[in-house]
Amino acid sequence: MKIATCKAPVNIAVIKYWGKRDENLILPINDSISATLSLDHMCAKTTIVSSPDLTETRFWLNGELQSTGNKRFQKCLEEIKKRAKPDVECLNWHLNIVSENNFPTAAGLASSAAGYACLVYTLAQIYEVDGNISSVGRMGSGSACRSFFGGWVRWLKGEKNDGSDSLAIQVAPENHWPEMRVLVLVVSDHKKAYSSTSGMKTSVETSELLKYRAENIVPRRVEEMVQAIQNKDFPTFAKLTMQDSNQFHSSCLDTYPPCFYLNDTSRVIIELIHAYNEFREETKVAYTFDAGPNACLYLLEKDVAEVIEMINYVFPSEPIAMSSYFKGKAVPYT
Ligand code: 2P0
Repeated sequence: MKIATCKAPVNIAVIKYWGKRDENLILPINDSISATLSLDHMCAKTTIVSSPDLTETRFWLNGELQSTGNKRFQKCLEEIKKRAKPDVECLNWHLNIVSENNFPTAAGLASSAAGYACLVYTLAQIYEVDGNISSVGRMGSGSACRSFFGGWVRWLKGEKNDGSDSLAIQVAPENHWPEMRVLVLVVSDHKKAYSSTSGMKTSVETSELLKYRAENIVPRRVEEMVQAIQNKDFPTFAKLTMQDSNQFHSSCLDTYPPCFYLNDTSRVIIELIHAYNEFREETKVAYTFDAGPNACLYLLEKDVAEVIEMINYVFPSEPIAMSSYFKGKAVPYT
């Protein structure tokens, strides 16, 4: 029998992935950049048992039995097994997989990113696979490839049609910008109305803005973002982050029929952050929103206390402010 348990954190994009050029291999239309959060707050945990005594492969997610016929699950399993050495004894044994997230699943909080990164990383322990396996995680969920590394991570869209060069690389390590913090403001933990997968498919089919963004804006913006991160230039980093979030949501609105991910509370948060930065006469906080109304705020450690106080004052009951840190990546669980 073989057994492995691993944890993987979520990542929060500052240059967004939205749109695939290949639905089957999950190849994106543009590069994206994210920071990987710490394992303390929001992460997935997966245990896999492999044994010659098991008669079928079963997979539980948050306590519920899942269909192992799921195409993405099958693809990840198949790809990891392809990379295993042929003499690994458990290659033909069945698996029991138990996975859980310690934060709302499918509420636009990168649950599939942490979930698939964790699944693939744990499978890699079972089948003794090394190397950059982020491209295997990508086949489970695009954004998952960025959770294989800590710190600042860039997912290269790649040029090849087989996806072999569409993988994640580290832009800067976990300890590069130790003052950086992320606050996650949970506006709603309800399941989102439109999944990212179907939303971005419709966007690719209908939004001219998305096409323009992918071809003409993101290539330049990604380079500017890498520079800002490497120089620890917070005002530039923050402006690019907010502009990219806003442009991603504009592309969602330009989709036909449109996808609305932000709600009234999200919009109040956007106005509040701009008002705060103006009041302080310095860009101190950046917001970014994924495919849901929850806000992620990037800011420096010295400003955390004041910003939390402001958020709690404006929203006395909700949203809940949760502080998170970096230093995460997929790791064996001890
Ligand atoms: C991102 N999001 O870069 C962007 C920003 C949501 C908004 O990656 O179809 O769940 O599984 O590849 O990875 C969400 O997309 O979609 C996402 P699939 P995924 O973080």
